[in-house]
Amino acid sequence: MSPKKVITYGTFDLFHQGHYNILKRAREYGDYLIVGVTGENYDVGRGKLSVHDSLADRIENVKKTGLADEIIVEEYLGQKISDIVRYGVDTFVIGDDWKGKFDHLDKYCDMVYLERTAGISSTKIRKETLDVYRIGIIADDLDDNTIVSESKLINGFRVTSVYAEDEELREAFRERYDIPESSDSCGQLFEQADIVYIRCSLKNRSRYIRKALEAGKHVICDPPFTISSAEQDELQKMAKDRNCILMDNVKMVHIHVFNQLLWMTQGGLIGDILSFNASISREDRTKADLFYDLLALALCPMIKIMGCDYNSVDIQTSEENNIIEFASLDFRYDSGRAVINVGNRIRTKSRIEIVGTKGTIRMDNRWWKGSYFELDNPDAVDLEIYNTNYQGNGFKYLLKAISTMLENNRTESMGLFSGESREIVKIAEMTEKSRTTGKGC
Ligand code: C2G
Repeated sequence: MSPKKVITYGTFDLFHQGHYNILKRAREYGDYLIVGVTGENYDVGRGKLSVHDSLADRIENVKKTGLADEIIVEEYLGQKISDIVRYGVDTFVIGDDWKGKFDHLDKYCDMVYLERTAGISSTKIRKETLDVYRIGIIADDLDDNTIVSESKLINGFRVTSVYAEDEELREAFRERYDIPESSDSCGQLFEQADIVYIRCSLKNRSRYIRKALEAGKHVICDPPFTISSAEQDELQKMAKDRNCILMDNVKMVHIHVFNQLLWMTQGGLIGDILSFNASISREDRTKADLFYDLLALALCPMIKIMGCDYNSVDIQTSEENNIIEFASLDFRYDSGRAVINVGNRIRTKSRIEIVGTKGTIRMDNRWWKGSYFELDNPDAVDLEIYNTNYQGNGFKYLLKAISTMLENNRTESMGLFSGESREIVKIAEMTEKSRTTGKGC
């Protein structure tokens, strides 16, 4: 008679008694136990970013119990069905925190939900044993850019306090996002924070960055920090001297699919790049400096993909009441050309198109979210779609990147390098100059 096969799945992070118990009890349902351990991509894909142990460690811990006859890696949504069929599984066992969620599998095998071991979980261990970094927010309007909700999705971060010069705003902000405290001064905020998120308009950014760095705090700030290269250099030097992180709040570079995009463009998979085109537009008349925020966002993928070594740039701006409403920046590289169109109040379709000798890549709609791109390869019949599905605006991926940097005592971001961040400021500075002198560069 063939052995009765049982399968169970889990992340098995920070392996604990609850995990051991379920494996032991699952084994009692048959003669052969298969354990599926979640792969890292799968966990990231399902928004589970707080996993602490590596896949290799988690597999090793399951192995050490001596209860598993076979260990497999769960790599994608829906794999459970293929596994049941492929391994000829008789019984599927899982904890009752999943009760009802896997009922549809009873078409393929017996479904058993077992009672969870009370009082223990990976989340609880993470909370009790791992470092928690406190985030303080400095704001000058009521929008938190979702950092409060997204920080709850990553272990090791807690928003503790908010400071705004305007007392009314400070209290409204605290209440709206349910932040434990508000601070009367920057100094007080710094006492309650390890990381400071500066969520301010351009005119206030560099002043607060300076203060936070002087207090030895790590800083996240929306780019550009300033539109003066000299000031940017100063800020970066201050951060370096104090061993502090100074991170641009650009989420797309921390998202899985953006790495795929870089890999394709830099690894020659679409051939030589002939043209890079990015457009962005937004209409928010309440924000005076929005133009430079949009410009920085659009420059980011250009700098990552085309690099900083352009030979020349021609800048055209059109403005009304001293506010840039539209700008077109035309960069000449040795190998090709990049055009950035930014509409502030004037609408343009937001999209990126990268034309290579062997294919074209497109990102549409809210491309800065970095959730998908399509590859149009002339030799293939169908478009290829690359995507990372996630909820929210991606702040959690940026926080995850910071958490890795802090763990490894690294201050240089692998998302946007400091030289790239500097280049963005330099281009913003040139745009400002060309506008005041009326000349391109
Ligand atoms: N478990 C338990 N008692 C606990 C904690 C966990 O019985 N106190 C069980 C869970 O119910 C699950 C297994 O241990 O059956 C693994 O738990 P996790 O590592 O938390 O796995 P999870 O992320 O829930 O993934 O495809 C993945 C699976 O669907 C489950």
